[in-house]
Amino acid sequence: MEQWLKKLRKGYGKKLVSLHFWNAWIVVILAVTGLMLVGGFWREILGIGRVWLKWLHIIVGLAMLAPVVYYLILASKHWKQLRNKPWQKVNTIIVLVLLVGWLISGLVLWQFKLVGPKWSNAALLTHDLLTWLGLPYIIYHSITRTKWLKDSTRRTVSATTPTKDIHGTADSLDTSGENTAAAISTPSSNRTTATKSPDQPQKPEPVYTRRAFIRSAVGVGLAVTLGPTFVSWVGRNLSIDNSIDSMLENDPNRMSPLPQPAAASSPPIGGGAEGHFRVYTVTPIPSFSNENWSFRIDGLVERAQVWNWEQFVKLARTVQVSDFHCVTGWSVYKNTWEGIPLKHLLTQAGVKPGAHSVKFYSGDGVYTDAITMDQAQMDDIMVAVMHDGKPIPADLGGPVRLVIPQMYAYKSVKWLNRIELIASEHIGYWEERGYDKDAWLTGAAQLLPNISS
Ligand SMILES: Nc1nc2c(c(=O)[nH]1)N[C@H]1C(S)=C(S)[C@@H](COP(=O)(O)O)O[C@H]1N2
Ligand SMILES: [Mo]
Repeated sequence: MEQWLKKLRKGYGKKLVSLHFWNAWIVVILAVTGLMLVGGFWREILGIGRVWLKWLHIIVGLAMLAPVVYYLILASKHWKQLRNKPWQKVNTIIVLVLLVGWLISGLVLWQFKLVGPKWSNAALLTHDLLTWLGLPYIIYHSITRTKWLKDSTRRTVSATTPTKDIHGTADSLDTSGENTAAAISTPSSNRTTATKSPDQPQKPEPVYTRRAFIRSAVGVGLAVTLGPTFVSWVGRNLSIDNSIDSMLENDPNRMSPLPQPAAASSPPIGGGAEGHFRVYTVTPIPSFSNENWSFRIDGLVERAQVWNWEQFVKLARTVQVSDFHCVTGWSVYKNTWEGIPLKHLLTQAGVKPGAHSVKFYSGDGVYTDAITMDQAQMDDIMVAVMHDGKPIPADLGGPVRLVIPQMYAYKSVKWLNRIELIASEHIGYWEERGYDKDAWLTGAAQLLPNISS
């Protein structure tokens, strides 16, 4: 063990340089893939690519453990070199906190089923926060370093392995680029040339690889990912209030009459939803009016039916309070949904014996999902028309969306406009792209919570 550690730590200056290099690449890949995963923009474009991207992000994220552990092995020696460089110490600590924080919260997000929504929520918040604080910091760090690196005489570390490390300075790694006083006192160019054989180039080679790396990686990374994500993020934040109220104000749907809330909906018996919906869609957001909207139930039913909006808003509705959980870690708690229980629609239509699954279609023409006939017996599955006493805005799937509280929200089809009973199973949009067919929430009772009318 001792021997092994000694061996690992040998020539540690060179090792730290390559460690820094590899770690930088890992962070760039994670930033690019992570920003693409979080951006609603890319949801529309990537399709199945999103699932591969997610795996790439997870695998590279796990791989980050290697440089972190490796650094910790070298840390004691590095720390001594940073004696008089408080800013580099601070920088090192910041970067370590970021990496370890991302790693742990990432692990929790990856294992969302194991840990359940509460932990996923906390992990997502941590992951996002570290990203929005850490990424600009790291970009800044890279850019200031690039400038500093242009002057090779100010480098404090050379990638060449010194023959003998007497002063303990040849191996020191300046990781901040801000504290250069110590570096200048022992010009590294002298040291570098001194330890190199005469036929080798004069300038230390890593300056070029690092510069080229940082330029291209940061440039491409920022343009490709931060670009669209940042633009849409700014866009969202400029419309200051992105609450449901403002979605409703700008609602492109033109349904009339508007549904009138039941007593239990207004004020909402749940007391009002807690949390924010992230607007997810794999298509442009569709909009509807009485002219182009209808709702049908067909397939293996005794009485297939089509409603127009005027007829549909007259159907008897019930009210329920339920939580809403996305597999990506966010939740919205205590939603007061008002709508028609799926069970009522099925009873009314009359299920034929051969029916195996209930297939749900979105008015976006692309998104579908399904549950089995058995699952469809749950009392709390709702064809929702109102949320917290107000119509559901187009952004959140209005005028009518499905709500299956005990399953992850990818089952809750937005812009629902058709229910078909089919003889076989159906693989939904995200299931076809790698999501689990089993969308049960951890600990789902798989039966009936509070329903009132
Ligand atoms: N038509 C349609 N329905 C959909 C989706 C979608 O992309 N299109 N995304 C699903 C996913 S993964 C989630 S988490 C929720 C998000 O609902 P929200 O956009 O109202 O927050 O809708 C689900 N239903
Ligand atoms: Mo989701």
